[in-house]
Amino acid sequence: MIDDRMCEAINNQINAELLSAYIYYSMAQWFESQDLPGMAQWMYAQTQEEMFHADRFARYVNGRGGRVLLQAIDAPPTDWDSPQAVFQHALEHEQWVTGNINNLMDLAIEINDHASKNFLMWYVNEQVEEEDNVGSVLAQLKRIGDSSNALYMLDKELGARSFSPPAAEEEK
Ligand code: OFO
Repeated sequence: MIDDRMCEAINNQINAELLSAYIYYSMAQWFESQDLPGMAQWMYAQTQEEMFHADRFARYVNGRGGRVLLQAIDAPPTDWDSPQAVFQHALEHEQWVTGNINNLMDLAIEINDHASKNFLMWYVNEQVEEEDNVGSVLAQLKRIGDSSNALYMLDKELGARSFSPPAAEEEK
């Protein structure tokens, strides 16, 4: 049976993951409005990944006899000044999520919840990847500056991204 404090903290994190999905979906809509379909596709894939993160948490809570209670999701921002501003926001958001995951891990350690420690380790590793992925797009956007040709090429490249859930073994 999952500890009440851990159950509540994960419920809050499910909300944060759904908020992440909502923010990235909003970013996808902004890219659509700017005729940058590749960056929109990148954000659609990111949205699906966040839904997967939320679902993985919910299944864990249910598997340990806890109760998932969904909460209201804050409205996402809808407007940004540039593609670079969008990815800068995404990076700051991921850094905030990393802080949340670290707090969950601190709680698991504090209450000696070994099962949650093991489960959360996947998210600790995932956040390294999340920050790296967003950070590398941001670095490319900074490098290309005002070149519309280079922006077009990058948009094409980012459009190749798709999301597929990790295989069960990799996920553990
Ligand atoms: Fe982007 O990692 Fe979940 O929220």
